[in-house]
Order: sequence, then structure tokens, then C-alpha cells
Amino acid sequence: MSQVITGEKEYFQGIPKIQFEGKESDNPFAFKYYDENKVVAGKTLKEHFRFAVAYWHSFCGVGGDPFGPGTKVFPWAEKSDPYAQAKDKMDAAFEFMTKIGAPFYCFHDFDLIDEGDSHSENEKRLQFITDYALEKQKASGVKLLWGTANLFSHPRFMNGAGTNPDFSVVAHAGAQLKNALDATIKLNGENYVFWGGREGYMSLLNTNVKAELDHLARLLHMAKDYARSQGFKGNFFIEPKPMEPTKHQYDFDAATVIGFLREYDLIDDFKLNLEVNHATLAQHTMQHEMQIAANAGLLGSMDANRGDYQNGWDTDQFPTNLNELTEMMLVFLEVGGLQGGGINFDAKLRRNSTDLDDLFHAHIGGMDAFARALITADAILTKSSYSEFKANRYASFQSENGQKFEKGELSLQTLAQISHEMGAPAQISGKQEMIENIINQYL
Ligand code: XUL
Ligand code: CO
Repeated sequence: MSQVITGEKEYFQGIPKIQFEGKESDNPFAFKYYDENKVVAGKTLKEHFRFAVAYWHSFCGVGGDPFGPGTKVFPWAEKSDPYAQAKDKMDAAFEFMTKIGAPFYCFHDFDLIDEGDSHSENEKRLQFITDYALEKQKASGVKLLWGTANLFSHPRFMNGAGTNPDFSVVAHAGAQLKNALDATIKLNGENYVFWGGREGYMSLLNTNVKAELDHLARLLHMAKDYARSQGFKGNFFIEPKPMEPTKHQYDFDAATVIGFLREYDLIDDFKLNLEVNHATLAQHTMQHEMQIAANAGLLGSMDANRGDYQNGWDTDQFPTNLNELTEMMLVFLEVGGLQGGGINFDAKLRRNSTDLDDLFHAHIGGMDAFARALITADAILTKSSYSEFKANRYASFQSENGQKFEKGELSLQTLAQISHEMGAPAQISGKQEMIENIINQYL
């Protein structure tokens, strides 16, 4: 990908295409670690990460919270006509993406253009803006990592979309989903994401969980069958999250979603899109979630952000924590990366970060942090005793009986007999502190 693409107006004036200048540079508008052409573990950083910009946080979210309205004044949101406004927003988005050098973007249907008041008006709006997006993608080389439908903001979805107890809402969700799939396919989207939105419940007292899960699975089958019939070859991803907005989200965490996919025969078409702050809300680390998904062959994509240790919200901050990221990148490299997805910055600026250039600082920081973490993880894997130590912890399973155990060739009686012969196990240290020191040494 090459040159910067602006519309009639340049929105991020004075900011050139962001270049890699190395860690000695004091230029806040330069990468210190993310050299997209640097080869690490056999691939360039650009190929490893496939970074994506999230349309909703970066070009739509103006910073409103329960205590006050938005604080950000977006010059691309000035026009009242939804068509003209959507075009301006798309000009700003592609200018930003080409300046930051992100090869991909992600959207919800009504991030691209405001929602109208009927299905036919919405189809018209999406036709219009996806025609324009196709032009912009062609001119810039930026590609669509995934599309999705916003099936949670409109009040009609207050009781859920696919899991709504009212069939007419489920049908409405289906119509919207069809349009979002059409838009994704038209724009050569590589994947399609289902985040649960309000698919969950506030109280079991008014909820038939079995019916709701059956309905959700039915809708996912219909979506998959429709998209395949339209030639969509990409992956479907489910994005786990344990809570927020509902008290209990059905797609709680990776393990829960894997069980759901198996139960409802969706496992061949769906993988997972894991998000850091969702993992921590579920009382897991992101690296735990990545490992669980990878064990099932389902580590599809990642939403990059971070939470806050002092509260329990989905704060969606930009990722900067190198220790956390390095541990994630260890798993990332060990399991062979993502399957079809990329790293999408599902992260938002703080409410009081109100300058347009803050969007650059945030993404530069996130891309640099991932790059530094991946380079560190690769050094740990190739130069330190980390991998050997981890493998050696399980070396006893290479013994004759250990192998028989793994192959299912021992009965419980034989296992008991072997234990009698082996005697009491010796204590073997897990050496956690030693390994933690290795991470800090290589950072
Ligand atoms: C919400 C969230 C969503 C999904 C897409 O927490 O992460 O933005 O990524 O719907
Ligand atoms: Co997300």
C-alpha cells in the first residue's frame, strides 16, 4: 500500500504518512518499532498483524458517556444530509487509514451511514456508501477485514436481536443481517463478525435460555447458508464477551462459544474473534483465551485494546502494556498466528482526548506496542530457555508408560500399579519467577 488518499478536503492537515523512524526518534508522528517490512519469524510485521482500524470508535464515537454528551467535534460529521455526511466520513476514514498505514478496516453497517427509517431506505443507503467504499478501497489498497451488523443500539433490540422473545424483532434482525452480509460480500470482506450485542439476559425470571440459544443458532445457520450461497468464502467469527450490555452475555468466553458451536453444528464455518478487554471481563487473560481458541483450531482474529485494573468496565483503551502483549505474542507465535483474521483496534480515545491528531498517537502507540511485543516474543522463543523449559516440564510423558498413557493404552488399574512401582513423586518447581524474569530481560 502506498500513497495517502484524501477526499476533496484534507481532514488531518499537517500530518503526513506515518513512517518508521526507529526508537531513537523523538518524532511523535513516527513509528519507533513498527517497521511493516521487518521480517520476524518468517513473515513481515505487516503480514503477521494485518492491522485494522475500527470505523465506529475512530470516526463515529464522539465520547458520550452516562454522565455527559460527546466531547469530540468531527469535521466530517457537519453535514445534516446522511448521504453527504457518510461520504465525508469515508473520506476522513480513508485519509486516516492511508496515513497510518493500516492495511484493513472493520465496520458495522450503520457506522458507514446513519440508519434510515425503513429496510428499503437502509438498503438504498448501504448501496450508496458501499459503492463509494469500493472506489476508495480500489484507490487506496485498503481492504475490509470484516463487516458486521449493529443489532444492539436501536431500541427495538432492547431484548436482544436473534435471541429476542418477539419473532418480529428476530425477523427484523435477519433483514438487517442480510444487508450487512451483502455489504461485506460486495466489499470483498475477508470475514464477517457476530458480536453478541444484547444476546444475553438481565434476569432468568423472564428468560427462556434454551429457546433463545436455539433461535440464535438458527439465525447463525441462516446467515452462513445465505452468505455461502452468495459466494462468500471467508470466515464467520463469534466475538465472546461475558457481560455488558446484558448481565449475562451468552457468548461468555472462548470455552463457552466453542461449546455452543459444537452443540449447534457451526464449528466448521465459525471461528473466534477474541478481544482483550472481553477476556479480562471474563476473569481470564487474553493469552488464556487465545490458547483455548487455538487448541480447538479456532483462533481467527483479535480485537486489540486493554481494560483498566482498577475497575470492571469495558474501557476499550489502546493497548500499551508490553508485558501483557508479549505474553499474548508468545501464544500467537507458538500457535502459528491467526486464521484468516487480523488485529483490529477496537479501542477508543479517552473522552478528554479531543484533538484530531490524538487518533494518530493512539494507533501509533498500539502498532508499536504490538511490534515490540512480537519482536520480544520471537527472541524469547528462539534465544532463551523458555521453550525448552516448558517442553521439559512434560518430558516424563516421553517415557514408555507416559506414552502409553497419552495413547489411551493404560487402564486405571495399570496406572495405579505403575504408581506403586514408581513410588512417591519428587517435587518439581514450576519456576514461574524465573520465566517472568526472561520476559523482562528480552523486552
Ligand atoms: C463491543 C465490541 C464490538 C464488536 C463489534 O464490546 O467489541 O465493537 O467488536 O460489534
Ligand atoms: Co470488539
